[in-house]
Amino acid sequence: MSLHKLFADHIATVSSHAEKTLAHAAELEASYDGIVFHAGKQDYYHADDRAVDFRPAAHFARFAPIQGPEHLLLYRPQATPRLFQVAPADFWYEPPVEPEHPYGEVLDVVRVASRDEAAKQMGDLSRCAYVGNAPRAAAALGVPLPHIEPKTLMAALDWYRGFKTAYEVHCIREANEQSARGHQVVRQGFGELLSERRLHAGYLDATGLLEYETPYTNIIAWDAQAATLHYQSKRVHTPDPGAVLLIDAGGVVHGYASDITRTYANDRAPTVFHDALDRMEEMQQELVRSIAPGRSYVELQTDTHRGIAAILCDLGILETDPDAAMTRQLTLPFMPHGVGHHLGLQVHDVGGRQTNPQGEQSSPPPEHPFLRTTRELDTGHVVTVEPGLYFIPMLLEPHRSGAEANAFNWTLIDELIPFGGIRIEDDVLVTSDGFENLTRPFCPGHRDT
Ligand SMILES: [Mn+2]
Repeated sequence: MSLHKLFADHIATVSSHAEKTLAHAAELEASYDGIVFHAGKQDYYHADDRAVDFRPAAHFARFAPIQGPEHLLLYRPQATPRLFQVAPADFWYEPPVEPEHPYGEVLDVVRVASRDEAAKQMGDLSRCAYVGNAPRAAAALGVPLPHIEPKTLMAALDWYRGFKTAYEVHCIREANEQSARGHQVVRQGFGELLSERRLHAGYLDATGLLEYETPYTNIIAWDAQAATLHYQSKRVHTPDPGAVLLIDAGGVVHGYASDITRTYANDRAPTVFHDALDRMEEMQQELVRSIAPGRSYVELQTDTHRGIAAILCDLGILETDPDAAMTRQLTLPFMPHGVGHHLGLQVHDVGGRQTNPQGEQSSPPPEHPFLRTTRELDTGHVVTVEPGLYFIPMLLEPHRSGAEANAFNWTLIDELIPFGGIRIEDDVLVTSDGFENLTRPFCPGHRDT
């Protein structure tokens, strides 16, 4: 299907989501005639003329794949969404480069030089809601204060973002293909023991992304650094020992992200680490195969810990049986994060803890406070599946003298701490009859080529 057709169908669906959103708001909150989506205002560093890297607000970006601040999208029921594309006359900076994308043939596009010029053409917005990061801009447009990001309206918008259109799945798939090129180059660089910084540069080169364009800060961590979950530094020196590499890096196509993690180990890593890596790969693929509509993400988290308990006991890292390890919560220090999250325009996409479009929430179980998704999976959702197993000194330390100290094999754990940890992550589409792994066709596992 052509991108034009995909995008036209996408806008039809997104418009119906906006219409349902207005209906929910009318029922529970207030009636609005339409919604003004703002790309957002540009921020600057304090007392500086240097701009902070700008990313359009995701609710805006769902309608229009254009870069840069200040654009406005006016949605009114039964009308073609109207995009006011702002391109200021400027000889210091180039206006945002036009994407190769047929949005201009699907949306009603009005090109203006400023937000004020757009405001003049937008007419009376006093009965519209505003979605964006600039309340003052909303006021200047004539939107009343209580209409700025009303709670029910935002909850419904977040909820419907969970259901990806065919166009959105297409973009996420392409973002996977793009980032897989970077992962392949980094995997080669792993064999050559390149520094984190050189691996990062190779990743950007292979994907064609500028640093500020990546959907999140690349995590490229040698050895013990892999145990810092969002390790953001990139060391310049040759790794020592240079045994394990964890890379968590994504791509972005028309605003939609991919989020992929791989862990590699060479013969400098101990056998038990290789065994753990192979077992984690098996488990991760098993978890992916369990994805289907109706699957509880909280259960996916529990199943992950059950799998980790078995691995830790089988490898002798825990000296107890898996059932006891679960009851005594001994896996928690080895995997202190959620097994994944919704993925889309935001890497950690919105609505993951909602139980309905009205905005009711379901909290994660107390032992898994960082689980971002408690929502029951449904057809069209895209989630990551990313179990991890780490040797994090800060989390293990209290157990050395705690009541459960004897259940841990401290000799083995101390041998493993220099090798950081393992995480394996794919992006998975929930289909009507199960799942589609959007990552594996492009990015193989650590044992495959
Ligand atoms: Mn992730």
